[in-house]
Amino acid sequence: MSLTLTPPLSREERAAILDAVRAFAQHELAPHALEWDERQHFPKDVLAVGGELGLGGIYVREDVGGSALSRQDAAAIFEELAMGDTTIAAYISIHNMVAWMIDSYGTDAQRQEWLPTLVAMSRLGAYCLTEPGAGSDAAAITTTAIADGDEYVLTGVKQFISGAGDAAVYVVMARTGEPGSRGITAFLVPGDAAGLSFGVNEKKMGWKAQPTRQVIFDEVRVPASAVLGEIGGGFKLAMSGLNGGRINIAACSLGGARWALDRATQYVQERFTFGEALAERQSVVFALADMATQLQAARALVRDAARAVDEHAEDAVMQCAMAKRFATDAAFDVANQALQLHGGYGYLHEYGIEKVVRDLRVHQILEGTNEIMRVIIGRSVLGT
Ligand code: FAD
Ligand code: 2MC
Repeated sequence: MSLTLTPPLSREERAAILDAVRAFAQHELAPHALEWDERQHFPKDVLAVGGELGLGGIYVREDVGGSALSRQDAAAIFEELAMGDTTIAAYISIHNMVAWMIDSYGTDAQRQEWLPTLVAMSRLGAYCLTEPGAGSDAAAITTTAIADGDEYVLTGVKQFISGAGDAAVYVVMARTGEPGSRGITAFLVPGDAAGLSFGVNEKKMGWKAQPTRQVIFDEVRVPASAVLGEIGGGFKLAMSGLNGGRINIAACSLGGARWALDRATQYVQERFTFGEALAERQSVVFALADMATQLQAARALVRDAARAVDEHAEDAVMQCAMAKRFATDAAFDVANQALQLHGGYGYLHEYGIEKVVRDLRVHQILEGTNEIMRVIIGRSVLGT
């Protein structure tokens, strides 16, 4: 089935969508996740299958093929996808962030040029903010876009870009004006632009089934029509994309951790030590109880943050930061605890738990580190 239904969804419609996503995750992702991880294989063909289901534009408008669902629905979808493969779910979340930015800030021409194929995931998107010298301090980026007649010339390097080399369109934040956040503009750069090149596929601890590369701009010329949004508005545009991105990464963490908790719950009933199933030990039962409670608390924060974005709540930025910080920390701890409950077997690749732990670790770092989430929350608490 396709995800396209007009929101707000009835309880039955939402359940049907989640069933379809669960089936996709279980049949198209889960059976291959370990092999893709081992081979560092990015399954673009499977992403296109997800595109047919509507996963490429979950909250993109319907006139360009989007599913037009809410952020709350999207969070539930990303949790289900991550039960199949955290890495692929997380890439789909970045792709959706890019599609949403084009849908929300793009001109009619930009929307028509990019969104139908992005929604179908026959073409992929990438988000280029981080640079070698500017990660957490994103307003310090130095990639420049210099106006030259009715073109802009981009020069600089973006670091750690997910999907780079495989994506067809890059949302690139570059400096067009003064230092700081107000001198930044966003551009849509096609993957085949002259002067654009990519670094090696980084060897990473996790997220191995999706590429991470530098994106290098050597006097890349784009027409003025490639500007996304307003001149000087690129930083806010980048941040508004990340608000939803942070919810989605948090939801991916929930899915990965829920999968690991399910495995641990089964394992402790099957594994006998000292003549008893592990599940007979109160310390083990308490561990499972705490893991389930942590995930439920995290899910509630993610749901509230998603609702805040849906309703354009005043404190949405802070709620997204809280949800991202809490859920990615809690989910990592739960997955790591699930590994511990498996003893030595948890450390083996074939059990799948160590992959989830490796994958979830980076969710505490990217889309704003969890220290930066505390900076955002702290500023809000202090009103500074
Ligand atoms: P730094 O900013 O150098 O931080 C180093 C440490 O200092 C961190 O622990 C940080 O929390 C801490 N720190 C920094 N400032 C403060 C402060 N003020 N107070 C307290 N602590 C502080 N970026 C993109 O733009 N697009 C992508 O697609 C993308 N994908 C990624 C995929 C992967 C696998 C990885 C690893 C990264 C990706 N990133 C991407 C980049 C990611 O967002 C950055 O790595 C992250 O924002 C942190 O920046 P940094 O690595 O430069 O660390
Ligand atoms: N949503 C909307 N607007 C925001 C915003 C947000 N989340 N964060 C900041 N802004 C606005 C803010 O209101 C201000 O507007 P104005 O100029 O009208 O006053 C402007 O942006 C500048 O904000 P700050 O003054 O707060 O900027 P500052 O330089 O102090 O730092 C900080 C802001 C640290 C929160 C920001 O740099 C940040 O989020 N850093 C982390 C970077 C990050 O998340 N990178 C992720 C890369 S993508 C990735 O990892 C992937 C895997 C895809």
